[in-house]
Amino acid sequence: MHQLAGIYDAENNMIRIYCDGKMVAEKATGTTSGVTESSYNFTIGACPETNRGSQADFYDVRVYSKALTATELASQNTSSPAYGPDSKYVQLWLDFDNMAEGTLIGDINADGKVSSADLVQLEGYLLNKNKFTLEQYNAGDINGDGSTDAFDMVGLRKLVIENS
Ligand SMILES: [Ca+2]
Ligand SMILES: [Ca+2]
Repeated sequence: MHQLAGIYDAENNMIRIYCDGKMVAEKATGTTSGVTESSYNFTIGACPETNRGSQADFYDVRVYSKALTATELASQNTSSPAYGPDSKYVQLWLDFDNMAEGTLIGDINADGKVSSADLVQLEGYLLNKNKFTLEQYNAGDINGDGSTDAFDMVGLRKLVIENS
């Protein structure tokens, strides 16, 4: 198991890659205007642009709003991290070990596939026409930001197209 981290240090305009606490690459952004953004949702383990997927198993995925120092990063890989899930610096904290077995993101009606039937379910939920169980709510949180809302409708449409 490895801890892999990409850190964007906006104060010093640097991007650094760490593996298991050691910096393995460092590069200046060459600009003071920040990094550019893509039109894709945040994705781990796959590339929406090339459709390439990863063969790796992911145990934890975390996103911080702060450029962690090497010491802080090392601490995050321990059982008592400097910044826990409730920290103001934590934007995303996913622990795949603690997720319900078999939860297929986007499979709201739990029929084992992501299809337009799930879109109908999510649409109905957003229009207050139906209520979700906790499992359905979690399956509907496509972008994994902890809430199931209109933003996930966009992601689910993409998933349905990819799976059709
Ligand atoms: Ca389904
Ligand atoms: Ca969401």
